[in-house]
Amino acid sequence: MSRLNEKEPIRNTFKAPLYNMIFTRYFLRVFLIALFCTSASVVYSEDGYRLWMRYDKITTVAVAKKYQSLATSVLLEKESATFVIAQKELQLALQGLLQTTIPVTKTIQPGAIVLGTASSSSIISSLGISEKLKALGKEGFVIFSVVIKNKPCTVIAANHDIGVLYGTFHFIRLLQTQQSIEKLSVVSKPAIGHRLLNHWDNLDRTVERGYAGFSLWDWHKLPDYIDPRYIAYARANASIGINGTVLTNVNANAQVLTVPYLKKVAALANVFRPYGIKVYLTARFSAPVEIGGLTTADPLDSAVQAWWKKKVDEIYTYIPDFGGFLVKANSEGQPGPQNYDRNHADGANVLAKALAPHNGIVMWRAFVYSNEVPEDRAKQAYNEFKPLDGTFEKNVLVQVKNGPIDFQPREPFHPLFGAMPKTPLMMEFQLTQEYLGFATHLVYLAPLFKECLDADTYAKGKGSTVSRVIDGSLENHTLTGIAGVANIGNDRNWTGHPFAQANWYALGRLAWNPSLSSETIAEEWIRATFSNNENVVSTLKNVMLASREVTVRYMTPLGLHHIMGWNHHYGPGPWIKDKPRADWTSVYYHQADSLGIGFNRTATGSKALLQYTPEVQKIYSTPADCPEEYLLWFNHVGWNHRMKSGRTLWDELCHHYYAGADSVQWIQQQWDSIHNHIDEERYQQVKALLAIQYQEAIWWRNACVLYFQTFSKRDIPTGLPKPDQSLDYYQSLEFPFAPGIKPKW
Ligand code: BDP
Repeated sequence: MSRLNEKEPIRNTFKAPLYNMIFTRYFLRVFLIALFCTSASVVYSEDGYRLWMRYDKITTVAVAKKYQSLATSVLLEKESATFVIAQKELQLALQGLLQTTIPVTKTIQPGAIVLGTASSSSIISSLGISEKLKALGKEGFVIFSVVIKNKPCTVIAANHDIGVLYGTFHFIRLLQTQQSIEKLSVVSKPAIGHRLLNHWDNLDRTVERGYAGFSLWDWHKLPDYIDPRYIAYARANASIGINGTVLTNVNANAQVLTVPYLKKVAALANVFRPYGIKVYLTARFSAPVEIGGLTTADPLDSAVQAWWKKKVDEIYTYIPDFGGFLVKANSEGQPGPQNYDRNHADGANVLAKALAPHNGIVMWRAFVYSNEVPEDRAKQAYNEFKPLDGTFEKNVLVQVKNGPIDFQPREPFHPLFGAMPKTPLMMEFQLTQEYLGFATHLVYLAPLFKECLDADTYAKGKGSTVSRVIDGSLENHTLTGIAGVANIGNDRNWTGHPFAQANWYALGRLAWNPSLSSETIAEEWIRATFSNNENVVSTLKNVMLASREVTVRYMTPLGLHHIMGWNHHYGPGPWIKDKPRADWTSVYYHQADSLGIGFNRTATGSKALLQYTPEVQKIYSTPADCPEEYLLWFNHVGWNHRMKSGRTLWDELCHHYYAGADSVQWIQQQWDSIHNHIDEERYQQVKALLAIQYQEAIWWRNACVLYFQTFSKRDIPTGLPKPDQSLDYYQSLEFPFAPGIKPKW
């Protein structure tokens, strides 16, 4: 079943066996005639499977007409696996958007779309664009309108086949968003080299922090059965420029490096290759012991080094273009070089040396902290990694989460950005909404990503943005990368919440071009995924752009963080304390007491702020100056502190919680207002999810306000309704069904 584009008619539940054959046949005939007569209005189920690649008919006649004259045929002189994918995609898109079957030709017709590289196409090589192409690298492309032999054409050209596929998807995006394709002159190449999804998928197909079903990778049926979904996945990624996928969880299982698994991984790599996607695996640091029979995994031990080299050579016999390893070491119980008194660079380098002859890379995670270290958790990664700057092999990227704690609804940028000039740093964002309402809350994450990418580190003066650290331009690094922890599972709509698809989409688009605005990306996605109707576009754009801030308000306003439920991270849990690790409790982070609330990370507190440049320190160092959205991240502030609004901190905190929850109602109203323009299936699904989101927003609000009130000893400001349940009630709730909970039975 199931190509990305297939349309599935809603099934008729009529039960034939209940009727005798004649009666059934009669009915069937009548039904078929009726269906035939109304075929123009056949209803298709809109279950979200097609993502942003729906290619439904353009109903604006003038636009469709224009496109019809400018996109009449595909001209492909030479075939390759990737070119054929591009050609078929274009035909599929035009078939859907214009309801026209366009031919593939080798001669120029008016309105031809010419696909190829200078070496695959005599036409393209004769256009004198070699200078233009030179600057585009392996993945860039040009799209331009040109007259060839008196015939107006559109050329999509690149240096390599994959650039042509990316250009084709760009061209299709222009059609989907109904932009002009006359006088085109597009030049585009990715800002960042490695644009990856990180799947936290376990080999038993559960997904760590996954809220959209089980893993896509069907290890049982691989390598012989290629689920069409793998192809659909590759198409979707290629359409947004994602060029790599780490298949397995960072909390790794060494088994994936054994031959039976490698054969399965190779089958996936074969599917993904023509779409420009490389596969990567997570490497468990103790693999030499667990699957290699050695007694140590010490990276300086020659037998260990030889084992990794042999293992890597073996991997490449199965997957000749294997991308490399992602490693979580000495973090949250994972083994690592420190088990042998070695440092992270020692650990990364043993893998890097094994991979280097094959052009593979290591992505070594900086997400490390230990509750045995008597130090603010926010400081620990910097303390460990900064001294190692310059000691990593050339094919190592240090992968850093966007913020110093852990994917919270809002965090300042990680202090390592800008602090390790000699080491290429890779960005790790989280698409799966571990801390943002799972797959039940509508939260568009591009504004969160942008906030980090656009933040100024001042590492080399003004304008040293995080984005320039990771695109390599700040320190002239050519090895560059960005990853998103995937929110994809085997749910029919891929991501659980229909709007969570936008976060996958946004990651790809920003990885290609970090300077795109959240608004532009939202608009593209809405037009391709829902509708080009201007009312729909502007309504949904407003909702999406506001949604992250709304969530911050009802969960963790004013710089609060890490106050969610214990372990499963579901719902509020600001009261969490007395657990085996202090740095996994909430009281560690909010530090509320009778005087005030917040974590003093300034020079008078944990000094975490001093890990940033002086310019950045200046922004956050006093409660009076600190931007209010980070106030309680960096400062412990008195309950009576006067906020910019004129309210006290306590009143402001309450107002934020209430405004956040109220705003979900606003989102509900907005969604209802475009009901007529949305297919019923997705309309109802989102509506139901918004109702849950609203309940949960109220839950967050009430639980947090009541809990913090036990410290502030102040009333909830007049005008705001009192919570209808007690704090005891909220604290007594248990969640045996929360995703990730291991059932007790
Ligand atoms: C935390 C998750 C945990 C991950 C860890 C990581 O709760 O499941 O294993 O991050 O990134 O956010 O390694």
